[in-house]
Amino acid sequence: MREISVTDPASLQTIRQLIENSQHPLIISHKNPDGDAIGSSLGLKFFLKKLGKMPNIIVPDTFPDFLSFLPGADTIKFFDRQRETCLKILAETDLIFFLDFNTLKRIDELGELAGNVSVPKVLVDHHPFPDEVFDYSYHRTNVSSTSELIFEFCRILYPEIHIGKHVATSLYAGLSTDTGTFRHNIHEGTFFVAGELFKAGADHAAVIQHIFDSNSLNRMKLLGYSLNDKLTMLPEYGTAYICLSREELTRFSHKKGDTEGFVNQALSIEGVKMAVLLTEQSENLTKFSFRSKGNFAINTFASTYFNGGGHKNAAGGVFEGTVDKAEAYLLTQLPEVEKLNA
Ligand SMILES: [Mn+2]
Repeated sequence: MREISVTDPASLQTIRQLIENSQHPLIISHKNPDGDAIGSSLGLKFFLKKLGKMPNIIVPDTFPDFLSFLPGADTIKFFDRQRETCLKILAETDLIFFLDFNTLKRIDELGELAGNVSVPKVLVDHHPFPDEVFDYSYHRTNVSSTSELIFEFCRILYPEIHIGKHVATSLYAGLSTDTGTFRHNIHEGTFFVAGELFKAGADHAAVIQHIFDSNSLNRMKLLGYSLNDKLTMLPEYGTAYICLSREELTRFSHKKGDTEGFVNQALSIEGVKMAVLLTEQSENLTKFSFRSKGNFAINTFASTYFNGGGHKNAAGGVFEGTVDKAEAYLLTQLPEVEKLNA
């Protein structure tokens, strides 16, 4: 795997050449794509179109409704329900970009298929510990988001090209969501890039309105219920957690993305340094979202005990079993998070 870097001009020339030679670049992002996955993918797609390419985007499955306002969102292909189309795209592509994740295992069969296509593979990502299967990588963890990296990537490769409104709005959506509207994951370059995107015409008002101020009534009721009836405080661990069973999610006509941000509400309580949201997906699977404040890290806890991982202050994991069993397991492991942070 070769690092793409401004300090290595030959690497930039190589990537420019790869893009130059490509007619059908393909962009692939992760399962349960979030604002950064979709924003960075669309941003890169519009940029590649400016270069005269015919890019495609494939994601393993669908994204939350609140992202569908993004320009070009309706052109994204879903591997789980448009398999034939995706196979055709994979067969004709000549260059693949992998965005906002860094291990092919995370996208199951799509990862296997993409891994076996013999075309150059470029990783652009901000999560720690990338796989070595990619040919080239533009990778740093000290940035807010993959969208921030895509901005830099386009800027250093093609400083002469104006990114334009569509690229800017897409990347701005990724920056805003991965930082919780500039609350966490902030780094030195984040505000610079946000400023540049704003200058290039990013539609701040649309991003805020569609992503942050577009709650369905059901979602708000589920949030109210979660905070009022389902929040458990454990002051001895500085921890607050919320458990939601499938029955409860169904009762509030839960849609994908509805519980997004609930864990941050729990984290915002005074004295809480770690918050956890448990959502039951099936009898055999409960999903965990972890958040923490400041120097209190939760990614190692998530990877060690919950088969997951992520960033220092935001991580995810899974448990094979019902939400009740997952809760019991969490309670037995909580002392470990203290030890990891001691
Ligand atoms: Mn991201």
